[in-house]
Amino acid sequence: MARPARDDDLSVVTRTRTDKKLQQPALFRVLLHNDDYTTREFVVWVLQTVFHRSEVEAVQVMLHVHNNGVGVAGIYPYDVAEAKVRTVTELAEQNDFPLLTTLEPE
Ligand code: TYC
Repeated sequence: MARPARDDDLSVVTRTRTDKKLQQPALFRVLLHNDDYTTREFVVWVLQTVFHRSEVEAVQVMLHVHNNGVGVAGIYPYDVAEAKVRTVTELAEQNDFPLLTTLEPE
């Protein structure tokens, strides 16, 4: 029969790592919503400056939202996505546009 292990026993292995894998942060889509008042130029500018889209991509996303009602501006961890929504909302308000952005889980 095996003898009980003691702390000073060299056969005792103290585990310092767990088997848990590091979790990836949950991602969120930042959605842009269409409206009849925000100019196309402003939406393209927001996509370029806030979401770092190229001019071609920004125009494509803007036209997608214009034609379909909603589209994805970018995908980020929650704190970044939430900050993007706040920034776009502030910029829209400062420019008297009703542009709406929302978050949805990936
Ligand atoms: N529909 C707007 C227009 O014709 C353009 C627009 C596109 C507005 C995308 C908002 O998220 C938007 N001026």
